[in-house]
Amino acid sequence: MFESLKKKFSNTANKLIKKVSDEAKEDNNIEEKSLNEIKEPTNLDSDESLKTEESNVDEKEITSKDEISDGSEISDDSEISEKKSSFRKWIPSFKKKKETKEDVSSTDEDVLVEKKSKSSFFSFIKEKTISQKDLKDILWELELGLLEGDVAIDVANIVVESVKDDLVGTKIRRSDEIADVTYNALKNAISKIIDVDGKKMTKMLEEAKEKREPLVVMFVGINGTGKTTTIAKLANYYLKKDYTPVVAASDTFRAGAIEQITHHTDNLEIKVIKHQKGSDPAAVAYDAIEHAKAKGKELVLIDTAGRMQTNTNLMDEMKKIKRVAKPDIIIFVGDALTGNDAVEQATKFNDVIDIDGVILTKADADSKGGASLSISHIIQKPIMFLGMGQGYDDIIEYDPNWMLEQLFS
Ligand SMILES: Nc1nc2c(ncn2[C@@H]2O[C@H](COP(=O)(O)OP(=O)(O)OP(=O)(O)O)[C@@H](O)[C@H]2O)c(=O)[nH]1
Ligand SMILES: [Mg+2]
Repeated sequence: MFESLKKKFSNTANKLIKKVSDEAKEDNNIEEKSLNEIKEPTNLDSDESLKTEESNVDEKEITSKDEISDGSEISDDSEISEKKSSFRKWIPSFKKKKETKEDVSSTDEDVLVEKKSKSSFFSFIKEKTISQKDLKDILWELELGLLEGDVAIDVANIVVESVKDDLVGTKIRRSDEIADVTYNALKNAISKIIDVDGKKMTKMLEEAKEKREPLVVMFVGINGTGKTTTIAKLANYYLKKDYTPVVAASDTFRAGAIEQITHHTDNLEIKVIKHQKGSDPAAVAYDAIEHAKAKGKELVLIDTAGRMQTNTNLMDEMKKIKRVAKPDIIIFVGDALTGNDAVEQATKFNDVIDIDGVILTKADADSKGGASLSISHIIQKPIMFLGMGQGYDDIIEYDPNWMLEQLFS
């Protein structure tokens, strides 16, 4: 999940590192150091290793004041020898960088910058402040990257503005801080849009159980998004938490739909309430709720037929199921792979029937992740679960922190 967005975020950080470092080089505001050297100085301290490295280095390079630029004057021989000795410690990483440069073609600039940022950093002689000008092209590319990743345009704008607000004016001393501040700005922007408050199914189920009333949940969405499979997964999920579900086979419209849900309920050994194909779906839902009340079952899961948001008759029929069943929760089930279409469908269903939350399916196959990032912000209803495969166990309760982890781990 999110492979393409992760790449875009890493590009944003790398481009900013390059931009700021190039600018600092032009201003002679830079000296290059190695993180390897900082982290592992003891490996390089033995006289033997110094001797080997020293033989590979041009003496002119070592004594040049420019090359040992730390802003200070070199006053005497002992100081020069101290500088020499510390410079020798940097040599292995300079050599490594030279090899890296030869390995990499000029078109692989991003990769080179990424490698450099991991192995070395530029220390700015004068603190560098990130400006709006530094970010202009980079943020434009970030916005394009988000749109390519199927992030809704409004959400992409919010992310870009938030990143800009966070980064402009940030002061940095070393290039290796740039990746951190960029990632923090991106993380902050994303966390603003993915955490939307709303009903929580597990909590509501606990409360309903205390009141000895079944929790009624209705599932809606267009054809083939995964409503029936999701109902089977949730029945399995809550069975494992010691709740007893009953399923209403309220898709009386599509051929084979009743058999399909019955196949799942048989596998899970739970009750399904069903009527004939073509019968009133609202009556099926009503009977399932009565059954749950009579038998003390805690959860009613209402399967409904897939319908296009443009089909007025079927949308009216869906409203009738809602009127009769009075569900505690209405969940829109969307296919994550359809990106912006899923967001648009959710908006339409929300307008017609006022949904409480969203389940996105097929997140396991979604390398973009745009719908997962955008949907809850656009309709201001939470994502409740994510479908992560075709098996009964392939569902997870949505957690914004998990999402951030996926994006920024
Ligand atoms: N990879 C993957 N496939 C899924 C997931 N959820 C559902 N599917 C598959 O999507 C297809 C459609 O699933 P259904 O549950 O029949 O969809 P539906 O919304 O009930 O379809 P209709 O009743 O025709 O509207 C099936 O092949 C499922 O196995 C998921 O999370 N991941
Ligand atoms: Mg179905």
